[in-house]
Amino acid sequence: MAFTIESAQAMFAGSGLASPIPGILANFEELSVEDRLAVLWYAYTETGKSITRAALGAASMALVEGMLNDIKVMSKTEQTQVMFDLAGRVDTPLGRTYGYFSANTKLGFWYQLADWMNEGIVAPIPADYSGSADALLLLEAVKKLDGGQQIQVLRDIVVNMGYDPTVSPKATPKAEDFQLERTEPVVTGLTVEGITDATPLAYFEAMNRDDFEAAIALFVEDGALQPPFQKPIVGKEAIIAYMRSEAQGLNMMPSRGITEYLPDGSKQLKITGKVLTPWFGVNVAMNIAWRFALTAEGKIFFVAIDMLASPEELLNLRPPSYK
Ligand code: 45D
Repeated sequence: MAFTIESAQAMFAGSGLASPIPGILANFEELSVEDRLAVLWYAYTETGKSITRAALGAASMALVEGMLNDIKVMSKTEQTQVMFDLAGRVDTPLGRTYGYFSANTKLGFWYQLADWMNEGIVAPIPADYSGSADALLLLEAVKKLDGGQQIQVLRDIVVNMGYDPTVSPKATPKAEDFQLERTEPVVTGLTVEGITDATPLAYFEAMNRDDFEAAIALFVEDGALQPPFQKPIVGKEAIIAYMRSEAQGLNMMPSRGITEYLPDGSKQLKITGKVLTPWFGVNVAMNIAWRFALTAEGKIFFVAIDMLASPEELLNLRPPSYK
């Protein structure tokens, strides 16, 4: 076997620009909790308008309903405290419950709160608070991101709120977990310029049908999937659990790719294209690269999903030295 996870992670290294997102997330951590909420609220009001109602209408809120109803009957001061505690990752019963939620459930929770803030049912993020100089600088950096990058930042921050005492990966999501429904028709008959390999095409088509069994069948037993800005998820079981919880309703539109052949018959492919999340539908198209390491048998040993730093990278697949 030619690949290790480490060598696969380094495939096509240097072929893209460094993403501004990790730096923005690190700077966010340095802010006071008050600043964090102010920055987030601003970023959300900018991007949140484009959330598609269709996806949310179909989403199940069963898991968060109890928590939301508790918050609804609190005084405004208590409500503000809950939000501060979540943003500050304080160890409270509510923070622990939140910590166990899937990413989509956490997003659904905040989405409902935002609605209630607009209706005056829940205390708004202090409107009279203007933010520190550092918060304003960060906000400027967030404004410069493209739409796909902005929603990635929002999502990452929402996912890391609350209190999570576990170090191990989350258990398989339950049926009552917050599920989103596809807002755009399934993409079929994909063609990817420069790619004839059956495996990645079968991967995209399976993912676009939410057929995670078919997608996982393309992996080797100890295969790995690395989501944007995360560590690899290793092993079929962990990957399919992750897909069920995070990849529901995504629309993947790969457009072009390149293949590098290795002496032992294995291959590495880089494919770029756009991905739509059911949260935003066609309102936000994320610029994405997939880097596949395929075994000589055509199985997926590793796939990394990268959020591109600029749309130019959709076309520039190789490092500058190759051109
Ligand atoms: O008051 O091939 C705040 C994989 C606080 C699978 C708030 C993938 C203040 C394999 C929080 C601001 C999944 C890896 C309120 C591909 C406050 C694969 C509310 C990639 C009210 C391609 C904030 C998929 C709210 C990708 C409600 C890249 C914020 C998917 C809501 C990316 C934010 C999906 C939302 C993304 C963000 C979704 C809904 C980035 C959604 C982002």
